[in-house]
Amino acid sequence: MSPKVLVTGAAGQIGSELVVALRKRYGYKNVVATDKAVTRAQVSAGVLEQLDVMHLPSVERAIKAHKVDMIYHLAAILSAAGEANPDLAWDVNMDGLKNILDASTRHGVRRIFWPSSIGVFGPDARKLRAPQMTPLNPTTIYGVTKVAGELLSSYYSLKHGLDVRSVRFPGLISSEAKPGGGTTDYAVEIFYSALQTGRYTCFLRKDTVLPMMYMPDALRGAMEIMEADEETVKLHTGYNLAAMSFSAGELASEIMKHIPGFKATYSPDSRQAIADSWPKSIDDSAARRDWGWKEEYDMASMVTDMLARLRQRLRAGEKAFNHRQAFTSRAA
Ligand code: NAD
Ligand code: AKB
Repeated sequence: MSPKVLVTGAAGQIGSELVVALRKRYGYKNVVATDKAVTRAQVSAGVLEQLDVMHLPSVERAIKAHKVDMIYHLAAILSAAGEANPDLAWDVNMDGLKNILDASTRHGVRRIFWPSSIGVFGPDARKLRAPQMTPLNPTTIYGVTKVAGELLSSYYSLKHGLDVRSVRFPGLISSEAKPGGGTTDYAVEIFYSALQTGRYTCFLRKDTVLPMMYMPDALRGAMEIMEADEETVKLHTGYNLAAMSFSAGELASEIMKHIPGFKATYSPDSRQAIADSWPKSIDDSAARRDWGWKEEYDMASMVTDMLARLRQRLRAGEKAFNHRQAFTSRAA
C-alpha cells in the first residue's frame, strides 16, 4: 500500500518539484503538500494546505488528520536569509524540526526526510573533498542549525527509534522554482538573466568554487534514500551528497557556449564570506557505498537542460517566472 506523505515547506525551491515527483510516485491524494506561505488559489485548487511548522498543535493535527506515515520536512530559512535574521533562522530551523520529530514520535510517523547542507562545514574543514566525518564548525547561523539538526535527528533515531534520513545537499540548481535566500542562488539567477537580458552581475567572485547539483538528481537522491532498505542507511546525521563543482566564472563560460553574447560581471557582497567558509567539493563515498548514490548530471548537461527548459517557458510567455504559479500549474 502506498505511504501517506506530508511535505512541509512545499512551496519552496525543492518542494515545488518534489511534490510533483512524489505525487507521480505515490498518487496525488497520498501526498499532502503544506507551507506557511500559501495563496487562497492554491488552497482552493487543493494543491497546498497552510501549515506553520512552528505551531506544534497544527503539526500534530495535520499528521493525525491525514494519517501520515512519511514526512519530507523542507520548511527552513536558508544561509543568506539566516544571516539577515538569525533569530528567525534558529526558531524555524530548530523549533520547526523539533516539532516534526516530537509529533512524529507521538503519532506513529515511520520515516522522515530532512535535508542538511554543505552549510555544516566551516573554514577548518578540508576545502577539497571535505570528508563525511570531520570537525563541523560552521560560521553561519544556518550551518549551526544544520549541525544541531543533524545531531537532534540522530538523537531521536537512537532514543525513539524514529527513522530520520538526511543528506547534505550542495547548492541546488532548478528550472521550476527560484531559490529562497541562499548563497548558491547565483547559479540559478544567472540563467534567468542570461536569457532575459544577456547580462548578469554575480554576487560572488569569479573564482568562487562551490559544490552544486541539478534538481532532478536532488529529487532522485531524496526519494532513493527514503526508499533504501533500513540496513543500508547507516548514518542518521547527514550523508555528504555530491554531483559537480564549478566556479562562478566556469558556469558563465559554459552558458556563453549557448549564448555567445552573454556577459557576466562580478560584484561580491556579504554572501562571499559565507561561500568562502564552505568547501569547494565534498567526499560522498559513504552515500555511494551505503545506498548506491550516483548523480546523472554534470555541469555541461545541466546547463543544456536548464537553458532548454527556461527557453521553453519564456516562449510560452511565462514572463514572471513566479515559482508559486509554477507549483500550482505543475501540480494541478
Ligand atoms: P526555500 O527557501 O525555497 O523554501 C522553504 C519553504 O519553507 C518556503 O516555501 C517557506 O514559505 C517555507 N517556510 C518557512 N517558514 C515556515 C514555517 N514556519 N512553516 C512552514 N513553512 C515555512 O528552501 P528550499 O531550497 O526548498 O530548501 C528546503 C530544505 O532543503 C531546507 O532545509 C534547506 O536548508 C535544504 N537545502 C536546500 C538547498 C538548496 O540549494 N535549495 C541546499 C541544501 C539544503
Ligand atoms: C544556501 O546557499 O543556503 C543553500 C545551501 C547550500 O544550503 N543553497
